[in-house]
Amino acid sequence: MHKHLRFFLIWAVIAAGALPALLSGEPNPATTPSPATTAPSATAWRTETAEQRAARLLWWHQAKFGMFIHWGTYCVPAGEWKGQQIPGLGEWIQHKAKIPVAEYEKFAAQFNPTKFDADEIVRIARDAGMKYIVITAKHHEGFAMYGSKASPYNIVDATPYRHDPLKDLAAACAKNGMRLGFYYSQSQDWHEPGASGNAWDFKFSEDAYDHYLREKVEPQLRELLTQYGPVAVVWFDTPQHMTPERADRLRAIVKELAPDAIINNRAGPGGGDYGTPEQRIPKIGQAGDWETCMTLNDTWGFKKSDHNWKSAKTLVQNLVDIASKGGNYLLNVGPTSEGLIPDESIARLAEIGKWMKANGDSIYGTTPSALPPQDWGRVTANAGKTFLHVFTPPGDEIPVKGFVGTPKAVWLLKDVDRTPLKTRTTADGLLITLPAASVDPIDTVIVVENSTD
Ligand code: FHN
Repeated sequence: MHKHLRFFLIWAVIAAGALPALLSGEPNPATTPSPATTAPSATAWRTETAEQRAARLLWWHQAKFGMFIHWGTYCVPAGEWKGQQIPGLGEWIQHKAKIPVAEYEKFAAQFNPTKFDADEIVRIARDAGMKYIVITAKHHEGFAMYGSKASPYNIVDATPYRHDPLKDLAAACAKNGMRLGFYYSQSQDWHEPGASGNAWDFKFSEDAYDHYLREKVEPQLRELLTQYGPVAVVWFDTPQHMTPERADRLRAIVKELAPDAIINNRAGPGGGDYGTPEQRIPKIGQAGDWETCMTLNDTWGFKKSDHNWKSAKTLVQNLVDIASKGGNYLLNVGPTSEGLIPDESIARLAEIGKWMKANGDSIYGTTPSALPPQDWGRVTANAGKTFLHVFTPPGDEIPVKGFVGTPKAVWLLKDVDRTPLKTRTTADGLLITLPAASVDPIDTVIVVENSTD
């Protein structure tokens, strides 16, 4: 291919906003011809029946909402290097600033998160209405956030903290009925000569890469799957250089050691249990099971200069939008070098929790409704009930397009007395009177017990 044409094609792809998706391993919607190809491919690497798969994913479909935790030595520089603010994601600082391994390793010696409190983190997640936690066991920087015997570059051996926070987190999750999963960057590892991603210190070779997979990745995967209790999710990421064989080897290890674990679609070719749209909510949902992962501000790993926090209203409406389309929401926190979740994150998660406490039944275990899209908000459904999520009331009557028949009952979900709301049926469907005093500025949830007709 002519070098100019190749140059043009590369920039055309980047211009199409494909870069994050190319990096992540999630098919890019801009270049993926149809929804069918964005769904996880057939789980050929699993020999289970549809019923067995449904049983394995049942808790995940019920849960709908989880906490992502991006934590590594990148929280020490927190976006700053040699006095300069480094643009982009906080956890990518080594790559963005092309920091040599010998320099970057020094952050480990400064990492002493003595304020880390696993019980408090699980409480924050639980009170927000989250049902599972996925934490970075090893991100692209290559640093293991647990006591790994496979590499001395880990939080127990290489920091003054000398303690395994993932042991604490696993215990706190077990104590509180919170499911725990691990994020693992299987391909990018900027600390290792044989891994992918660090072209400023090393030269990539397939042989060295296979050695890295066998000597670090596979042993660490085994450590995580056997030493931290039941692992609910394995969240692989950016599967560069992963061939079907290499990906199958990792998936086979998961299947062997944690047969009930759910694997995302980023192990490499051959897909996984679910799709992972990142920082976006599919317009009409997407085929198969999927989970949108998203930051509370703009970075996954802590960055002291990133104050672009999403409002609780946006975050709740995102959760509702995702649930109305059949997806899960994995919302991220990036703890500091002291081990604390930023106050701004805690405040938003507490507000989400307040809404979830009154309205969680309209999210957990729900499925998309058969009703057509409604102008004023979203709709979810569960067990003979339709939940109308009114974001912007058009007036004191809410028109429910496409509703057929007469509802058995209609009330505000947060109203424990289930005081009936006034309704009347029209040719277009149903009209529900919503008293102005009952409107929730974030999302007013009306329950319609389905019609008897
Ligand atoms: O490169 C990573 C990034 O740092 C972050 O972990 C996200 C989270 O889904 N995944 C990759 C980018 O797609």
